[in-house]
Formats: sequence, structure tokens, C-alpha cells
Amino acid sequence: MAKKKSNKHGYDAEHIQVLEGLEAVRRRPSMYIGSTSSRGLHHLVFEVVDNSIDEVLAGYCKQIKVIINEDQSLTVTDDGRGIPVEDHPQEKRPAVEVVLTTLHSGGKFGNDSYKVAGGLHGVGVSVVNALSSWLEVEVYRNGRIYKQRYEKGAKVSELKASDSVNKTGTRITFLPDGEIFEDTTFDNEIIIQRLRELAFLNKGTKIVFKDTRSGRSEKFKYDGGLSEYVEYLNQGKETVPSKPLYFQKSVNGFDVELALQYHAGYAEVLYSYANNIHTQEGGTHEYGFKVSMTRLINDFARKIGVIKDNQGNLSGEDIREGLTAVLSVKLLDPQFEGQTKTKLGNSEVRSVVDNVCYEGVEAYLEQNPAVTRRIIEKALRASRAREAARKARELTRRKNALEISNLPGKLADCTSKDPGESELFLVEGDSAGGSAKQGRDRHFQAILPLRGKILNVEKARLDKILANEEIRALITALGTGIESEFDIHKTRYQKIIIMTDADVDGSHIRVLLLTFFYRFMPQLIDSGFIYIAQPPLYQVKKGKKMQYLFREEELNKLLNEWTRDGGISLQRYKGLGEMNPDQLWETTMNPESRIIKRVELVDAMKADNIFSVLMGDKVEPRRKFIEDNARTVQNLDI
Ligand code: 0RA
Repeated sequence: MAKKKSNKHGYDAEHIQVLEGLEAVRRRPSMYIGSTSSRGLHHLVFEVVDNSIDEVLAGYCKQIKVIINEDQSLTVTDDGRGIPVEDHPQEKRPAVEVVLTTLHSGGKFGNDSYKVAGGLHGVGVSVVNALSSWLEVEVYRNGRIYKQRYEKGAKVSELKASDSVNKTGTRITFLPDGEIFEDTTFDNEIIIQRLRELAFLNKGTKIVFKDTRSGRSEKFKYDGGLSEYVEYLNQGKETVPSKPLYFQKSVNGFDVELALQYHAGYAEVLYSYANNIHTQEGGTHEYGFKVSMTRLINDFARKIGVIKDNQGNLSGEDIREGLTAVLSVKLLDPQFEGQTKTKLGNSEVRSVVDNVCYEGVEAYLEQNPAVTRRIIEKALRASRAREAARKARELTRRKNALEISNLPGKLADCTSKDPGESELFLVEGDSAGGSAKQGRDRHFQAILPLRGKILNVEKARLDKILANEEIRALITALGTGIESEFDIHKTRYQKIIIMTDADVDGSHIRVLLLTFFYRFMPQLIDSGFIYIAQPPLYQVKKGKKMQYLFREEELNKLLNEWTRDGGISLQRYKGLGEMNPDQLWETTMNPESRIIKRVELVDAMKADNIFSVLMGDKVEPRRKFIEDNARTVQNLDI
């Protein structure tokens, strides 16, 4: 104390310095917490919580409680060691006071455990103190409760020991300063989301949330850690394998934790963290994981002969399609780089993650050949689809795609070049296509036969639709281009008529085509250019009399009328192919006698929905749909 003389106001030089430090925080808060908007406000919460998480990482804290109080203040309680209350050796005042009033003082205590630090976090609780109207700290330590109060960062009471207590920990309550923040109301969702994430990232830690304003409370505790995180991200999806793969290993002072699981969809979800900070920009740990997975799956695919010697590798993207993975590393001195300081820079981390991932996943795959096959086959499908989609895009982008010379070979075009009178029939099957070509009026009717089974049991997806040869022929025949390049003025036909059989395959093709139009060329539907042909279900003959029936209920009526005289012949058309060219013309194509149904947007939306059921992840709804519709296919109104 001899060196530091108190001045007449009772402050020593050091105290003034401290206040100047926190005064700087109050003058330019955004420098320390990014902004004074809601984001900045919640940074205060996370700063305090992160300090408790540091106690978790040091191995001393099992439970954290976050409570929003009725007066809009917020309390964070932990059962860690408690902020030291002993006098700080250099500063000669309680360490807790130093922590709360000195910028970046946390590190001064030099404990060598992992710390949440990086981005905007890690500025220290003193910043929270500086930006609060008031802050109260309670420390449970040495069997006593210690309390102190601050206002706008300055202490208004000395640290006092009070009652005895049989626990350790820290409780910090603060009220954000209304002079600093645009709005001081805490948002439940923002806080809950981060607390849940922290609970996943620090397995076994119990994190409790309570909002006394609304009464809402939540409890997060995940003994499975990242494994439960991946299950959470994949909930409701079909997954392979049924439990996520999970690995945790400490190597050379790094802690690596990894969980992964495939799902039946196509999205890649990869969350990576370093010291509990979400590394949105990735970095060395993420890179190590990706490289490792790509090498491993390719090695395996070659080993089991799915990729041959003369074939190229699967790409990382293909391998990660439908993969959900969470990767978390903890290390002593994380370097954060990049635009938003969320890219891990430590180069040593790459090979450590690579090794942990390779060894762990390899061992699993070796013991589970069936799962391995499914994963590799999924990657192969992704690879084929990606390649086909690329070709399809190239094809539809080609400038001269409109020129007749580039029209698909299967198209029997009409001679008219006036879109207003031109019709394009999309006909299921080559045999019906042949009849339609013979039966049509070639002046204004064009025929594009579509192979019966456009849809196979494989899951169709958007790029798969685009990769389909028949669909590509259709795009070229229409001449409009697709998606952003779509131009309705370029359509070569203003009537596009879907002509399919009245059975399950026919309805599948109809659903696929309508889904395609709905997703890629909705303007055609809006403009009323899409139609569905209505071929007859029966031909009824008696002597010289003949009639086609288009609806099931017409049959009984007609039979009742005609049977009285006897000698009736009845033909049921199961497919378009059963009609000769003249019959097809007369019943289904001749504008004078045919019935065609204009497709409304709602029809297409229904189809799109059915498409999702048919092609979606879940087997059960798909089976149900097919069973239901196999029986009542005539009533299918799309
Ligand atoms: C400095 C040193 C030690 C613990 C803490 C700070 C600490 C800070 C916070 C903030 C919220 N909860 C906290 N818990 C602990 C180490 C203490 C020791 O060595 O005993």
C-alpha cells in the first residue's frame, strides 16, 4: 500500500484507472459487445454464462441456472469453485472485485484449462458490469457467502462475508443499462437456443432456464453429448445407422468430439465448434474432418469394389449428402480468424481431427458392412445425380436449344409454327406414342412419347427430375428454358396435354409431370397451358351402335338401357395402347370430340404434395398411398 497513495476523494490511482477502463466501455459499448441492439444485450448474458462454462471445462461445475427475473434483471448461478475472494496479490483487493472491474482480467489468474474465448465473447464479466445499471455478485466459497454490489461498473459496497454455507459457486445478477441498450428485454428463444447448444456441447452439464415473467422453464442435460445433438438435428427423419456414430478422444492436449449420422434426405448439416464457439466459417478442424471422411469412404468403396480402378473418386460433397455431423474441439489457445472471427486457425488441429475421425469411422464401418454399403451407395447416387444435373443444366442452357435441329429425336413435331394453335401430347409409352403419331393431325399436333417407367423406386429429387432423359427432351421440345431462364413467350405450344393410362403407373407419371411443371415452370400452369387428356374407360357396342364411356358410373346406366335388347359387347380400355390410331384420335385427340381437363394450380399443388409422399423419406405413407390408389385409381382426380 505504501506505493499507492490515496487521494483526498478516497480513490487510489489504481481505482481511477479501473474506472477509466470501464468508462471507455460505456462510451463505446459496440467496441466490446458488437452492438447495443438485441444482439449486444444477449452478449451480456452469454458472457456471464461462458464464465460458468469455463468452470465446467476446468472440471468443477456441474450445473448452471439462468433466470430472467420479474424486474428484467437476469441471474446466472453456477456450482463452480466460486470467483476467488482472497486479496489479489498485486492489487491488494479481493480478486472478485478485480475480475468485475478490470478489462480482460479473467486470464490473469492463469489456470491452464480450456476457455470459451473468441469472437465477441471473452471480453470479461467486467464489460457486463460496466454496461449494467447495477450488478450483484454472490460467491460461495470457504464455507461463507460473500456479497458485493456495483452500479454502472463502480462498486457501491465492499465485499462482505455473511452467512455460512455448505457449497461452492457463483451467482451474478445484473440489470442491463437502459441508457446503453436500445431495448433491455431479454428474448427467451435466443437464450434457450444457446443454452441447449451449450448443454449438447458439454455433456452431462445440467443447464436450467427459467423466465419468471412468463413462467416458462426448461432443463437441458445430455449425457450423450454430441450424439444427442445429432439425434436432435435428425429427429423425424429416417436415419442410417439408427444411433449416431460417436467418438471422443484427447490427443496432445486437444479434446476432439465427433458425432455423425446419415439421413434419407439430401441436405448436408455440419456444425463445428472450437471451445464451444460455433465456428461458422469452419477452419482446420472442419477441414480435417472433411478430408478424412472423403478419403475413408473412397478407400472403402475401392476395397469392396464399388469403385473400380479406372474410375474417379467420389467427391466430398457426394459423401456428405444427407450427412448430419457435429464436431467439437477444445484446445488451450484457440486462434480465431476470418471475417467474423469464427474460423479456427490452429494448424495442429487438422491432423488430430483427421486421425480421430478416420480411426473411429473405419472401425465402425469394418464391423458394419451393411451400413457401409448403404452409405457408399447413397454417395454413388449423389454422384450420378450431380453429374446428370450438370449435364441437364448445360443442355437447357445451350443457346441454340430452340433450333429444330436440336429438338429431341423422339419428338414428332407439328408443321405449324404458331404456338397459339400448336398442341404437344405427352404420351405414356412408345406403343401409345406410335398410335398417337399415326392418329394425330400433324398440322397442329406434336407427340412426345415418354417411357412408361419414368419413376422408378429410387427416390426422385429435383436434380434427378432434371437429369431424367425424358424430362430433358420435354424441356427442349417446349423451348422455354427453366427456372430463372424460363421465358413463357418462347413456348412452342400453348396446349401441353398429358396423356397417360388410367392405372398406377399412369398416375405416377402424371404426378411427376405436374410436379415438374409446378416446380420449374409454374407460369405454364398459371397461363392455363397444361391439360390432362381423358381417354375413355370403355367401348360399348351393340349391332351398329357404339359408344365410348369416360366415367365408371356411365356404365351401369348404359347397360341398363341397352341390355333389354341383348347382344352387347363391352371393351374395357386398360391402356392407351389398346386403342388403334383412329380410335385414339376420335376419343382422345380430336378437338371436336375429346375431353381434356385444364390443370389448375391447386391440382399441381396436390400433385407436388403426393410427389413428396411418394418420394419422401417415410416408407409407410408411401405404401399406404400406393395401396389406396391401386384400388381406386379411376377416382384419382389428378
Ligand atoms: C477466476 C479464477 C477462478 C475461477 C473464476 C475466476 C470463476 C469465475 C466465474 C464467473 C462466473 N462463475 C465463475 N466461477 C469461477 C479459479 C478459482 C480457484 O482457483 O479456486
